Amino acid sequence: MAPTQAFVALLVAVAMGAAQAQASIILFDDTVASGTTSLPWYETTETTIVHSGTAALSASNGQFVFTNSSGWNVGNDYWLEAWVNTSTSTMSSVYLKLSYAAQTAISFLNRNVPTSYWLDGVKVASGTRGVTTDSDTHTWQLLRIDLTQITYTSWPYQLHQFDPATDLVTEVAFVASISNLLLDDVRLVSSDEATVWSNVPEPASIVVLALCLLPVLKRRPHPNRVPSICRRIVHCKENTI
Ligand SMILES: [Ca+2]
Repeated sequence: MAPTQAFVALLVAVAMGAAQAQASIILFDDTVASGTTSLPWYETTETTIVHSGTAALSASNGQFVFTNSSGWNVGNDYWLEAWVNTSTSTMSSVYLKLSYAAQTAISFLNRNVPTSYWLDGVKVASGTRGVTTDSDTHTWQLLRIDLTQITYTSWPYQLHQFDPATDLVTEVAFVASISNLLLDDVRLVSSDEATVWSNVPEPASIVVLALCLLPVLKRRPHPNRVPSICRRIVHCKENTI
C-alpha cells in the first residue's frame, strides 16, 4: 500500500474506532428510563429550563434518586454524568451518593470519599459539600464522575475499590445544597467517550495533523512529500496489521 493510501486508511480506522465507543446507559433524558425507578415524592418535572427535549428534573428537597432493583451492570469503564443548572441565580453544591452490592449510599464528598468531579471539563476536587455550580440560569454545566477512581474507607475500616466490572449499582443519588438545582440527561457513559470529551487537542497536535494532511490535500502521493513523522506513524500501523 502506498504511504498516502496507508495514511488515509489510518485516518479512517481512527475515525471508526471513535465511532465504536460503547453505548451509554440512560437513567433520565425526558423521562426516567425503563428499568429505572425514581422517587416521585421528591422529584418534579421542569419543562421551562431544560437541557434537552421537553423536560428536566427539579427536587423540592434537593435530592434526585434513581434506583434499579436488578442493578446496573456498568461494565469495565463507565463514568456517571449529568447536566446541571439552577433555576435561580443562587449557586448550589452537589455531590453523588452511590449504592451497590452491600454498600449503601456512599457519599462522594471530601468527608467520606476523596474524589474528583469534572465540571465543564475542569477537574475539581470535592469539598465537604461536593462541587459548586455557577450562578447562571441560562447555562447548563456537564458534571462527570469517574467511578473507577474510588477508593474509600468504610466500617469496619478497610480500603475498598469500587469495581464497575463486578459491582452492580443499585442506586444513584445527586444531593444538592438547595432546592434550585435542575438535572437533565443523566447517564452512565464509557470512558472512551469521556476521554475523547476531556482531551481537547493541544495546538502542537493540530499543527502535526495539518502537516500530515497537506500532501493529501495537494494530491502529491510521492512518499518524499509526506513528512517523516507521518511516515513513521504509517510504518508502525502497517507493521501491526
Ligand atoms: Ca431532557
